Amino acid sequence: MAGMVPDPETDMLGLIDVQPTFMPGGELPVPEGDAVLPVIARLLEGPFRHAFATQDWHPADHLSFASQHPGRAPYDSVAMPYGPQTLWPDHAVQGSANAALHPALPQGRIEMILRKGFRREVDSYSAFFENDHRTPTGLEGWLRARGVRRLFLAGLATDFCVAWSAEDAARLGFGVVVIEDACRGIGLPLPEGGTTLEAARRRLGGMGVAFLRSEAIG
Ligand code: VGL
Ligand code: ZN
Repeated sequence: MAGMVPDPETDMLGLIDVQPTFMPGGELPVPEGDAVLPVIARLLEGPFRHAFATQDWHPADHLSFASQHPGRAPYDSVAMPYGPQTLWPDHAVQGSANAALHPALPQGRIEMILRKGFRREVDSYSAFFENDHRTPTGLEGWLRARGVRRLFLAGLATDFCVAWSAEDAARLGFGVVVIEDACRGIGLPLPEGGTTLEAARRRLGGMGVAFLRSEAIG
């Protein structure tokens, strides 16, 4: 089955935080996080000619780390000047081996690597804006200068960095497709019921973000 074929001029694969820190054995393991690796490898060596990748890239004293908030535990929420912030185990520390792009990724077609979350005071889930929703990362300008009109997103975690990137991309006017089997989520329980994974899916669906399985791309 051939499936849809990406247009090399206007379609790009965006790899979000494919780093060992988010995989089993890492500091903030996403369940089955490593299962995205063979799926992404196929997409990078076959259907997509052009890709970019992000790296979560935190200083060791980053304020998204629960360790920086005495009395708080990972997955608690705290109020930051820019709004509520979930606290995490220390992860993706700049320069650490687990913060590198995963060595199983074929990097030939990864043409840009964007690091985010490097300011101690502001987290950055999205590849486009920091969590204050105002500070740009520069990715939008790079994509527009390259003539990209549609993004296919893959990586970790579906309900955080992938979802926030997809939302910002859609808001900026890009077509957005989330390749569902090339992503894995964290799935934190929400106070109002349900999980962050269910909520992200609903939010993205409502914004016109499409979900596709990788088999449909070839
Ligand atoms: C992420 C939590 C904290 C992600 C990054 O890549 O989804 N999640 N930092
Ligand atoms: Zn992070």
